[in-house]
Amino acid sequence: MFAKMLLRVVLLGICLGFCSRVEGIDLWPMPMSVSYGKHSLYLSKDFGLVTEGSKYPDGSGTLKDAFLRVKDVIPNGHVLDGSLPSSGVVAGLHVVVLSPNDTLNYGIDESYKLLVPATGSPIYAYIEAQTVYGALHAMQTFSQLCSVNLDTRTIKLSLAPWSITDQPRFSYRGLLIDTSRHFLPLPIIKSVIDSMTYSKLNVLHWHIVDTQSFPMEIYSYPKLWHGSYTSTERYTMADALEIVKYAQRRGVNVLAEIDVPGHALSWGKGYPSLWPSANCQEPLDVSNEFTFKVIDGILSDFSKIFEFRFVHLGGDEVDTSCWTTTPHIQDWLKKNKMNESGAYEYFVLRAQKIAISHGYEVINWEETFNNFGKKLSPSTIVHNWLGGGVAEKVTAAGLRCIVSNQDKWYLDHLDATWQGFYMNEPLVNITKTEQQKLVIGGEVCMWGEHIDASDIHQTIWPRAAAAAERLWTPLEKLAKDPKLVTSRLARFRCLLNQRGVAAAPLAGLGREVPIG
Ligand code: CP6
Repeated sequence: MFAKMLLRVVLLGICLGFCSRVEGIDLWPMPMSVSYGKHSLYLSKDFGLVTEGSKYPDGSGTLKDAFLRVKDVIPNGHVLDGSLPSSGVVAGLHVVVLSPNDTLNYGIDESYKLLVPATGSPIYAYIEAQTVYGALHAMQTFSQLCSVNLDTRTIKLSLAPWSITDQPRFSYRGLLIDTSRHFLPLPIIKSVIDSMTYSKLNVLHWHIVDTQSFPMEIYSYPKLWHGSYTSTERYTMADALEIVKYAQRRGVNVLAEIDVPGHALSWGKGYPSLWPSANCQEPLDVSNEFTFKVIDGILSDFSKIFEFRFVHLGGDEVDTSCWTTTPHIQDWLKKNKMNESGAYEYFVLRAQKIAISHGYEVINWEETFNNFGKKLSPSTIVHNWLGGGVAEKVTAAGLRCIVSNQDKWYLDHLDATWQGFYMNEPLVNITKTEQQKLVIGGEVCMWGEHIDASDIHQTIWPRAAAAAERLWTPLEKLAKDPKLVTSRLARFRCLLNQRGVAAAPLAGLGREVPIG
């Protein structure tokens, strides 16, 4: 008992200590290359954005809004009326974006340079990026250089001059949210998107529907959302578009998932003929042409809203026993000379073709590869979730892979530690360069059975940030031992708190594994 209390006091002390900046590089995730000096600078009271020489017209206001948001998160909840020195004042941020185009998608250039000179009259911090989204990352980095100094009542930027060159190690850096097991209100989804930008994650994987509920409006099949928990716990298609636009303005892609043919019981609430029978309700009826019409309708509607290059079609945990025990499906299997695993393959491949006809490349959970990998569309991305090892096989077969092994990167596993998240290396055992290139990134998964709006942030953060550094920072700059990043991650965690994100303490005090 006493030992436990002592531990709490010590941990609390450590945490409080960590909230203040210490000397040295204090950035999360660590950039590719950083150099710094020893001058202290202060931000001007009318610190502004300058875009002279930029080729990006910012007609959408993406850059301007991002600048205002960053200004907003530089901790400024205090009256900063301190007088500024006569030199060493940063007048503003000069951003030069080289590409005029702000179409966001997979594989865009996210690199940037950030220079903060120590001298000049006036001093401007300088950002150069190929795309506006690289500039957004640069602004996030810049915001982490600044801190409130309440001795002088100013915003201080220590250790200038800074010279930072940065780009992501992986193009796909995802976080899964699940709105079927618990409905997540729109403002919560938006706050999750905001929180992702602080650690440079760039894909929100929206596991929209599952067995428990179908919360999304689908124009083509308007009874599908009869499968929602209540008539309130629903997203209109306009809501979905709002989420996509909100995310895009922040450099975050939205990956929509419909998980078929398993995990789809709720679809039949509105259209019972999608069930094999009234008392055997999943997977979706493989023998019914209507099933594929509905999938086509959903993906057709999706293609007008979800502009990401990929759509996720699930395909995991398919229990085919309803197919083999339902008379009309038994007949259909016999007529088509298929057994249940053939029917599973037929279903997944047909759903893939539908998605491709709507302009998507398909992501499927790894069981599809494990069962009939050679038959998958060559543009398939295989999403790992079972243990490690599959990325090796997927990339050897020439397919792309996303890593999310459940023993390391499942946020719903409350006993999984941030150290485990940090040390999960997506390229483990993959030595050939051609194979390494096929691992497009990784994703941490916040399944929704045991969390909702009340605790999603404290369950995601700070562990997702540990994975975010693994996905952003070059391998040679990552710590070999998580102990070496504890204090830096603890300070980033405090930064999240300052920004209104309910990130949990690193030691996870107060989190308990749910009973049952
Ligand atoms: N839902 C769906 C889930 C899971 C998967 N798919 C899942 C399985 C095991 C664990 C956590 C989540 N809840 N549709 C697997 C991809 Cl431990």
